[in-house]
Amino acid sequence: MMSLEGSPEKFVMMTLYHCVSARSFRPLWLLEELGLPYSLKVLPFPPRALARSFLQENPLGTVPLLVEGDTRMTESAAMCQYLAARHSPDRLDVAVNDPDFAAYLNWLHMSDATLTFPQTLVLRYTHFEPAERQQPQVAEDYRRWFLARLKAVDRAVQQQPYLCAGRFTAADVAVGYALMLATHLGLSAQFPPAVAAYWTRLQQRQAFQRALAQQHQAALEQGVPATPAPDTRPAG
Ligand SMILES: N[C@@H](CCC(=O)N[C@@H](CS)C(=O)NCC(=O)O)C(=O)O
Repeated sequence: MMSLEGSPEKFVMMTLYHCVSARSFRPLWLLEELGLPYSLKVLPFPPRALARSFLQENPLGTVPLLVEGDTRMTESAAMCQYLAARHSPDRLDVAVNDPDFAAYLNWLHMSDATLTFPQTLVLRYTHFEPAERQQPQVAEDYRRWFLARLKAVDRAVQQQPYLCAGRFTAADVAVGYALMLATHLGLSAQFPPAVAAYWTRLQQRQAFQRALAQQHQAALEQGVPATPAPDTRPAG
C-alpha cells in the first residue's frame, strides 16, 4: 500500500473521466507531471449524448470528473489546485505563505473563467450547433475576447518563463490547456511571440507528451474515437 507523503493515509487509486483533449486534459497532464498512478476512463464526446450512463456519475454530463475515494470533483482548474497541493507540496503548488500565492490562484481561476470560457462560445457557435443555429458574429466577438484576455499571459511570459513563483506550477498546466484549446480552434497563429514561445515550452514537457500518448492509447483500448473533443463535429 502506498501512502501520501508523510501521512499514514491509505492509498486510493484516482479515476479520471476524460474526453480526448477536453478540459480533462488539465488533470491528466498534472497527474503525469506528478507521476501518480490513476485509472483513465475515456468517454466519447459529448458524454451526455453518447455515454448516457455517465450521467449517474456526474449529472452535469461534463468532463472532467475526478474520483478519489469519497472525493468527487468536476472543475478542472480546482483539480489542478487540489492535486498539486495534496500530492506535491512545494513542487507544483504555491504555498499560502509564498508572495506569489495570490498570483497563483488568480492564474488558476483565470485559466477557465477568462481564457477557456470564451473559446467554448466560439466552438459552440461555429461547430457544435446545427447550421441554422450557428452565430458567426458571436463566434467572432468571443474570438476577439479571448485574444484580448491573452494579453495578461503575454505580459507575464515576456518577463519570465512561467506564470508565477519563478518556476513551472499547476497554474501553467491550467493556462496551458487554454492555449491547447486555442490551437484546436485555429487561433495559435495569433498568439503574440512570447505566448507562442511559452506554448512551445509547455508542449516540450515530457509529462505533456505522455498525457497525449496516454489519452490516445486509452481511447484505442476502450473503443472510443481518438478524435480530440474540440475537433468533433455533429453528425450530418
Ligand atoms: N468549468 C468546467 C467545465 C467542464 C465542461 O464544460 N467540460 C466540457 C468539455 S471541455 C464538457 O464536458 N462538455 C460536454 C457538455 O457540455 O455536454 C471545467 O473547467 O472543468
